[in-house]
Amino acid sequence: MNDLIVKLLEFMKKTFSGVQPSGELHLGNYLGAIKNWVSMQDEYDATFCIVDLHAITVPQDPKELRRRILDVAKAYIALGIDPEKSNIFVQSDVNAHTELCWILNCVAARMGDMEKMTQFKDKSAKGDAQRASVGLFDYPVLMAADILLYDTDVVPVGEDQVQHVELARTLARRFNKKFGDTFIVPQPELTTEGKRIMGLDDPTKKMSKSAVSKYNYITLMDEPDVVRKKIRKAVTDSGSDVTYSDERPALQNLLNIYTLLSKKSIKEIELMYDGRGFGDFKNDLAEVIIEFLTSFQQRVNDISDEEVKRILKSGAKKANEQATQKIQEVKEKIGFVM
Ligand code: AQP
Repeated sequence: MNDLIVKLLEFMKKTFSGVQPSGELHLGNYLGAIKNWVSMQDEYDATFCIVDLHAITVPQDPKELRRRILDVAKAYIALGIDPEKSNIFVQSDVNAHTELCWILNCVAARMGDMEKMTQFKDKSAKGDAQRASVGLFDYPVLMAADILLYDTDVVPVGEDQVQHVELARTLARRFNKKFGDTFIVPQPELTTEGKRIMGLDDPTKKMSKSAVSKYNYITLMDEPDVVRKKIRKAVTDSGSDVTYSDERPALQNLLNIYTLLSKKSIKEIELMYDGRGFGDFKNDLAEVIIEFLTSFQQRVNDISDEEVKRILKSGAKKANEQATQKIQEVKEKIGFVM
């Protein structure tokens, strides 16, 4: 990066976000979060992380996890995150994340805050809640540490993560009040139609990597025939006309995916299928998705492991430089001998 770019970055607002390498990325991850990151990277000093420490809050196979970390990094790049503009790194390469998490656990987070977190309730309810990891309970504090370490102004996330960004705001304010101005209080930023892409098998729950049925999601690596089958099987509401309405959440979800991937407005799509019914609509939607995925998959295949490892290594170096400054300031303020 030349000196002029470094100078410009000093004046730009900062954005930070991440995805867990906890499974194959799906359309919800892209349309709810990463698509927004791509458009933000020109306006912001942007940092995008692969949050592997978050992924281990639920059991992971080490070999698969290692593979997926590289796959998520490749996906970021293939979806349009430009490593020349945005810093991309792996969370566990920067020790300050876990250090700040512990400090926030002790001096800012309270049990009352944590007990309100709905994602913990949802995820622990999927198995035996008593056997859920302590890390899963503490996940939102680690996420606050991720965000606060980089003086983040704006956090682009899907709706499911807004409560966690709110917690980061609370912890920043609480710490600042007690120890003096240290952290920027970050803002969440949501896309509109993509903020909550719902499961194809159940439009009342979000599309999720860890869903029990593979008919819940479309992964970014799904083959054309798999996409066709999943869209064919996607639940639809009663009636046969293709119209957008809150009363028809399944169709609304499919229309949101269609508009976001095709750049056609909802109105245009409704007109296209006026009097034609769900069959044609679903067939065409499947082809819109396949077209997007095919070119994405080609770009992924063009990125080698070596190239992505080199990008992550230089990303970790830059992130470590920024995070070390902040964690030292924090340690000094809370009374550690520096
Ligand atoms: N269905 C969704 N609609 C819109 N946005 C979504 N995001 C996830 N699912 C949807 C957004 O994607 C970003 C990365 O999410 P994550 O992988 O870190 O964790 P998550 O939110 O817990 O996603 P999953 O797919 O549900 O993963 P698992 O099943 O492993 O927990 C976030 O900005 C998120 O809002």
